[in-house]
Amino acid sequence: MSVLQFPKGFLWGTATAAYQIEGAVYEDGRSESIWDRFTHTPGKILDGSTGDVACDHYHRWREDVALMKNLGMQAYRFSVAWPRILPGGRGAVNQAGLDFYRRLVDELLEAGITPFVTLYHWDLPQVLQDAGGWPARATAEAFVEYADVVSRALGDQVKHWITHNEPWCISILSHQIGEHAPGWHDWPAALAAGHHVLLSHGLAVPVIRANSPGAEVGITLNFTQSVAASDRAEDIAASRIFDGFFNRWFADPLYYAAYPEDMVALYRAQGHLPAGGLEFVQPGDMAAIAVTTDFLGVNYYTRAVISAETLEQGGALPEPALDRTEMGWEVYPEGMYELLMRLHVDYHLPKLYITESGASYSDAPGPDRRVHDERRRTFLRDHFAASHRALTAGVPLAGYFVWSLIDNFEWAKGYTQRFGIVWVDYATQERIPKDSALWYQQVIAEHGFDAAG
Ligand code: IFM
Repeated sequence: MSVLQFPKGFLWGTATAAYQIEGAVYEDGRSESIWDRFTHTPGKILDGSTGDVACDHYHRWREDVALMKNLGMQAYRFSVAWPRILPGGRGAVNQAGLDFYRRLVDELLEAGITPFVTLYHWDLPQVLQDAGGWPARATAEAFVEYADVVSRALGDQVKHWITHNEPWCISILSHQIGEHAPGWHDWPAALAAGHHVLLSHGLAVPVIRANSPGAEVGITLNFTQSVAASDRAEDIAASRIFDGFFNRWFADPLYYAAYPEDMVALYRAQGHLPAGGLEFVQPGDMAAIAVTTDFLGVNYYTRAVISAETLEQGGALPEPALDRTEMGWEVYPEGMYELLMRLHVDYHLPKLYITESGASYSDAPGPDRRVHDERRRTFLRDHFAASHRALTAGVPLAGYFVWSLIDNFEWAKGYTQRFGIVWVDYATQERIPKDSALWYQQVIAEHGFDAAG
């Protein structure tokens, strides 16, 4: 037996996002979001599905909180849908939207579950997209208004706030790669979008603090460890570039108030930035972005093995990785340790939470009506163990949120991917805790687990 115990106060939870689970997109005054528009555009989503109904959480939230309570969850990270709160993007507040989240928060607290609220997990009101979206600076100002409304309404009870989820996805994946809404292929727009997302974070932090005394405020980035495929100088250089593209471009402004110089030079040379360079940066922006925060949220799923050739092809992973999830992502738990150590050393963070970590496997209920998702359980066990190693080495890791509580709408992949520790039957909306959930329940109860078990 090699039992790993976690420190007292370490928080265990799960995470979700509004558009992925709520459904009810036409109810109670919610307006159209960019994801409604995108999913209803033919050809954008692998299985042609939408988030119109998703997990029907908007109607089943009580049941979902009860589910978490039964599983012994200590914390729950969820996001607020901007179009429910400010249907016009800014201006008039939709009280019904606020009431929904107020009831959810009350129920969570009643169940002894600490709410972690993400303000933006990608469902921008379409009306703001029509006005320019994230590439337009005004969207950052609108976000601050939205953050003010939500934190004023919930700030007495919510004490953990995450401004944004995964700025890389909001900017590059959505505006350059075009896989996510709004589906653009435009480098300068993507970089401007990323800047405005970071800026809106920096401007919103003091507002949230003022509305929610004593709260912890942070941001969540998704990191992919970049590893050189060989010792060749060109592979090492390529992996440094991928790291700049994916990780440093977002973390450096937050903690060093500057975009990485090597990447600025590269993007200029490649014509990804306007001739004038960082034209979207106005005086004071970088200091605002580097506002002091209480924690960094870390989403970790996999690493990228980079060679000069694969970087040329857009950073694709070389084949074959032995073990992959159904997303095609390599299972690499050691990367969790390496990433946490790297962040600790490079950015001197006061506190970190793993705000997402999980795996997509499609194991379904068998004749016994149970879901034997041993691969997910092993995935979680090994990633928990890697996190424990980092903790032991001095990383101030304070909690872990498994992605995800329930199977849900996986963006451009629709319902073809199942990340939940709880199975969802989309026809009946039945929920069945998978074996991984039952194992996790035990980990939480014992605050530790057998790393070899
Ligand atoms: O489902 C997503 C989530 O919304 C953001 N992080 C990655 C998850 C899995 O792709």
